Amino acid sequence: MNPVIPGFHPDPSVCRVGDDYYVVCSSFEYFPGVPVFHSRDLVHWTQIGNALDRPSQLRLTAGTPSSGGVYAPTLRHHDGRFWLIVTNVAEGGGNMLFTATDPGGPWSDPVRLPGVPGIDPDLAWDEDGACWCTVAGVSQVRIDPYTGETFGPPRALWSANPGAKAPEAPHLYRIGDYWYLLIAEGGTERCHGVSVARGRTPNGPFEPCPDNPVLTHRGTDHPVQNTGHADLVQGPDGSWWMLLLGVRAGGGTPGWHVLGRETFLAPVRWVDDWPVVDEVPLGLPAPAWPLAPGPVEAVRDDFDLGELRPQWISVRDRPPAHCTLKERAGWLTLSARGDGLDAPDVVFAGRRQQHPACVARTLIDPAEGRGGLAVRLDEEHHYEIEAGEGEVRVLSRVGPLRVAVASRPVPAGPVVLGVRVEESAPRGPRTGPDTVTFGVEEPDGSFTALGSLDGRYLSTEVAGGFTGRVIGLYAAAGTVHFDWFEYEPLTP
Ligand code: 6LW
Repeated sequence: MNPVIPGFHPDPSVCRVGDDYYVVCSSFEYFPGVPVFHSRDLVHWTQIGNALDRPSQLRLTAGTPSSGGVYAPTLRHHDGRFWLIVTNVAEGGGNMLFTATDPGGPWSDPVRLPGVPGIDPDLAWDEDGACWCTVAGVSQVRIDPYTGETFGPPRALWSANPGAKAPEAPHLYRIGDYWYLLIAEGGTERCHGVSVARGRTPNGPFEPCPDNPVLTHRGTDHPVQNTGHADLVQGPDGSWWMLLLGVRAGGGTPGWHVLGRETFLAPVRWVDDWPVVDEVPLGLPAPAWPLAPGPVEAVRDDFDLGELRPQWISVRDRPPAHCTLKERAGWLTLSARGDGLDAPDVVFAGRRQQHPACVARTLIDPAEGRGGLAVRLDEEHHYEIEAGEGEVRVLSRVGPLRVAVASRPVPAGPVVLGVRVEESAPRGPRTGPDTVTFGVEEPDGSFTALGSLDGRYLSTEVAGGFTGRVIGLYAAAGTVHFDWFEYEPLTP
């Protein structure tokens, strides 16, 4: 059951309103930004939208690097509405606040916070109605959330263990007699952890928990690693839970995670008024409340809704002139710009790879151009199968190297392209995490593999950054049309 939101969905922030729970995550260079999920049981989450879905809310220029853009949102409910605060680290961005009455959207245009420095902004309102914004570092400033005005300079708060790397991801809560300051420390890699302090006011002074970090998997062989960046919430029965990020690293040494940082759920116990998490279990303990039915995992999209479902994300922007469902009814049409997947302005629409093993297929009509099906980590790390000009080619881009792996002539007309991702059996220290196999479907429905590639090169440990794999459709030249897309998990 864990991760509860699989695939590249890091930095979860959770908010409860009555029987409903909502989660938002970081989205970096992808547009639309900040996916929003809904649940009634904390275990099964359905994406209900993306908070930043129009250019007036989010502009990511070609100068925004991959893993730049939208970092670490906080979602809260106060005074009858939802509040979302987030950093766009791109030029012209900074900290921004949005509001909505329905978290599925629409969300307001941004209120900018030029007086709030840094990343990972949190919002908390005290008993007098003052709004406190706390950011990584960790520092805090009072703000007017309606205007973005700040009152005085930011003040340093508690920052976890002296010398610990990257005190970040602060969240501030009033629970019982205390204000709790929950933060991440150790960096978002293998040393990640969660620490906590408490005080009598939202501004401190804060007393650190004697058992910090209250959660970390560092130095263990637990299958979930990099655990940190957490937010607290109460279950329907009043029990306490933490949503946090973690990774599932595969293969030998040093381990490669390919799905990005995913959202996990962990039970919290309170000891002497301190929250304690023993570990993040892969199989969750059965909650004491009924579970909703799980989401339907196999996805077939016939592009017949008139708009793309919220799972579809594009790289930096999605101009209607280049990505449209209107040119051919029931087809997604992509018109190329720039140099395809190597370029920051690639015309791309994809969905996160959410399962360690999966297959994806699409029917492409490449009569007016060249394009295909890609597994993308960033501009410099992607594998793809491309159709056009009478052939299909499997291509690999890893760092500075671009290689044509295989090619084959195909008859003119639409062709089904496929990719199959399979986990590697752990054979030795140098075994990679998985293999990525591309091929074409024959007229009799059988699949002919054209090239199998080691998945480690599309991992965060190789490529760097904060995202994970996205499987999607792209145009490399001219215009290409896609009739349908299928994604099917082969593993949980
Ligand atoms: C985020 C920081 C972090 O701002 O990674 O894991 C950064 N935590 O809190 C990007 O997601």
